[in-house]
Amino acid sequence: ENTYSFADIEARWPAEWDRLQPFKPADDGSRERRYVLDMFPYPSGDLHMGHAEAFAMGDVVARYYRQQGFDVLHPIGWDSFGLPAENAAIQRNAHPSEWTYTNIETQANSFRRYAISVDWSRRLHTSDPGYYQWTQWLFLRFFEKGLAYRKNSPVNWCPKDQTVLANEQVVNGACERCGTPVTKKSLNQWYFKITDYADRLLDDMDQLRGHWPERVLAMQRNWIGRSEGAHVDFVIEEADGKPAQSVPVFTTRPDTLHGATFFVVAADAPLALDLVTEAHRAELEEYREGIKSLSEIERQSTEREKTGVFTGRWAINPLNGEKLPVWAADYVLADYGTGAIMAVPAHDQRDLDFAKAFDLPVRMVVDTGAEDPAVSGIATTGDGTLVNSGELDGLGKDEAIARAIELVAEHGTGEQTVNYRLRDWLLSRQRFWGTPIPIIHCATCGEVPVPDDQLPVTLPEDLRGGDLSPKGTSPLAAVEDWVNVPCPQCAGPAKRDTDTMDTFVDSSWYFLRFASPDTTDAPFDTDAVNRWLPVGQYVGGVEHAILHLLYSRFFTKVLFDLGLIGFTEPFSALLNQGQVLNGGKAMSKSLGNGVDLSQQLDKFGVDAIRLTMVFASPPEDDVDWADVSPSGSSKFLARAWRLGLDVSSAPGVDVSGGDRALRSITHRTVADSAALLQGNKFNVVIARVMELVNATRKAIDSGVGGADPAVREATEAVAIILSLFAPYTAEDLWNRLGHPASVATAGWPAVDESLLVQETVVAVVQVQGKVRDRLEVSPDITEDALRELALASGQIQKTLDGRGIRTIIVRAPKLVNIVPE
Ligand code: ANZ
Ligand code: ZN
Repeated sequence: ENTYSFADIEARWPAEWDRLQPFKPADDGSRERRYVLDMFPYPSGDLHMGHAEAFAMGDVVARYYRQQGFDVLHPIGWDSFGLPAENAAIQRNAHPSEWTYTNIETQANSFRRYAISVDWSRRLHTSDPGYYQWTQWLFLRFFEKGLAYRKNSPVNWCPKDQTVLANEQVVNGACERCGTPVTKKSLNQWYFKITDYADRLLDDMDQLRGHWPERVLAMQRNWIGRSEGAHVDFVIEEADGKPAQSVPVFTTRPDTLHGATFFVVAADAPLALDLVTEAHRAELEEYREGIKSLSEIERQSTEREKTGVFTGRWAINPLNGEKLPVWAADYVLADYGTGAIMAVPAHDQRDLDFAKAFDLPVRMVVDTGAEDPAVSGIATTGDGTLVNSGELDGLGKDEAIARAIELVAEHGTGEQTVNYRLRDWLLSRQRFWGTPIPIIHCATCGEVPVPDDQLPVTLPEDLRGGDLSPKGTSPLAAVEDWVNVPCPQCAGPAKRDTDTMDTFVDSSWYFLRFASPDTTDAPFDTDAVNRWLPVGQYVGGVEHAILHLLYSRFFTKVLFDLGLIGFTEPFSALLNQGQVLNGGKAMSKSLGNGVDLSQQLDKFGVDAIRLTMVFASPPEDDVDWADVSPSGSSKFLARAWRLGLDVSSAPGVDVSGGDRALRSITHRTVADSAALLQGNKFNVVIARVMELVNATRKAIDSGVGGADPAVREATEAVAIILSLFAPYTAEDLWNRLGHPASVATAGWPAVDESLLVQETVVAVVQVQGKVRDRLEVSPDITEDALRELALASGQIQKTLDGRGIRTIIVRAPKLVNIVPE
């Protein structure tokens, strides 16, 4: 009874939460709404340390807003389609749903034990027909708008897995999963026209600046890759019976037109085969065979020796009439710009490397003051004065760009243009365990949408094991009675599309479904969505910095344009939690440094693990499990809990006459914690609660005594703040203080401003002996708290710039001295 036992406390509270329902939003308009969301998990097995960290962070935010009086929506679901389930099914001669739903149940139980404060009644799974019906419905709306279309194009193909791979799944030219060299294959595939939204995806990032990590915004910007330049038409002279033809290039540097000394087309583009003369055809074909297995990254690598073949053709420079040899090479990409370039070796390193390899001329046209690239071997790209460029001579780079565009435009041989790196989203997968594409192919009518009232197109339930093994077409293609259906338009014989959707489609709208998960006549209830969204705080790993977030942003904009929702950005704020490492390295089977979450929970208890995760570092930083002390967390929690045994005043006692010194510490802690929580400095809040616990213990033991109302006030504040990090301990403490309801909805303690005025001292923080920051701290701050505060300082982090710490000397309350590595 009077000793802290995490196991006893854990056994008691889940049933209480089921009874009290403190995590269910009222959604009655009585309080301001706030939507807090963690990126939903993939059911790959039981929860791991990474989940434990991410969900601990998200839960701090949800629980904090609840204490602040918001009506909080904090849901959970599963991203439950995907290849691992299919592979498991092949191995076990089972249906993918068995593995999937078993794992979901396991994870759900672990999440309950982990006490994340979610509304379980909103739970969803993307592999449920009641969910993917609406993924299909949304696909059809995109299709009607011309935003979903099919085209034939070369895609990455893994010959072993017999499926298409996204560019991100090709690593060093090989399949990310099995290591087989990837080839290109021409396939008729479905795409979403995300490129139509490139400008809006860029421009709307203004709404996110300051609320999303800058590096995520930078990654998105880079992925969209807007570049301004010009299209310039070069006439390829007739040769060998082939007629003259005009071929445009995309260039960001039209000012360097006079420096073009050769012309290059992408070797794997159809254009190369069109242009090549008979004399050079065999050589080109052999070259094309050789480059099939290279990834874009390898092809563009500046490390690799440049290769290519001459096509036998010549291009005429529209500005000066010069004849340039036309080459075909793999460093020019078929699907970027126009697939053809004018090569300016003096000012583009790739072109210079190619010129060196094939002994082509180099002509400097922008004098930057640096050594002539022909001599140095280093292309110059900076500003300078135009030379060797006819009427452009003497101009600066930007003026020359503008003037060159004018000149080609006057001649009708070019125009200003914007080019994007972003490609349309390839969404077809030749896999079973995904959302079937709701299209029927009819020889007479073409691509016919499945009528809305016939959705969902469900997956067959009787496929197992070997039925799912890769065959180069989707396993669905072999299920005759599923594939063959009458055409919805002409009733003639027709076939269902047998591909399934990329699982990123499923996850591009799940955050909307949570607002009204039981809606059966639409993907979501528009009013409910507009009440709850945008998501106020999204929490997840930086591995999703590009695709998931970009696709979700794209979906949101399309749904806005369709009039289905009233906002254009889905996630107002984003927090990327760090990784959990062990011994400074990511946990992995091959390193054998994995830490099993459930063993940690059994040994130290849920609260100690949660507290350790959050206390270890600011949420964005990695946590090295080798450096933390769950047993230290455990001891602290016991100490906090024992305060409850010594509080002898009654709940609701008048605190105004209580010990002023302790009250002042309590109120400062509460006020500062709120500010720190707003800034995501969760770890510092824990340091502050530790101080408050110490101060309260000291007050009890040193004559103020447990009957003083200030001791109750302090202990209640401890329970409320701790409820964000260690919910079981906090509930039990709150209960022992005589409160029957859940501490989760106790409300954040009111701060009495008059108690905040206090003596502070200035602590100086030095890095390598130089003063880098000054912190106002309480004169009785502990060494631990001061260390945490110093390390959390923005100034200090900037100064450390990612370096580790060799030594840190703390002399509370005056000085911290840090020596970096
Ligand atoms: C001539 C030139 C001169 C270029 C110069 C650069 C510097 P970003 O900024 O990434 O858009 N380029 C165009 N299409 C290409 C393709 N399909 N594959 C490989 N390279 C391609 O890059 C635009 C520049 O990349 C273009 O400008 C073109 O080279 C090259 F001093 O044109 B430039
Ligand atoms: Zn038909």
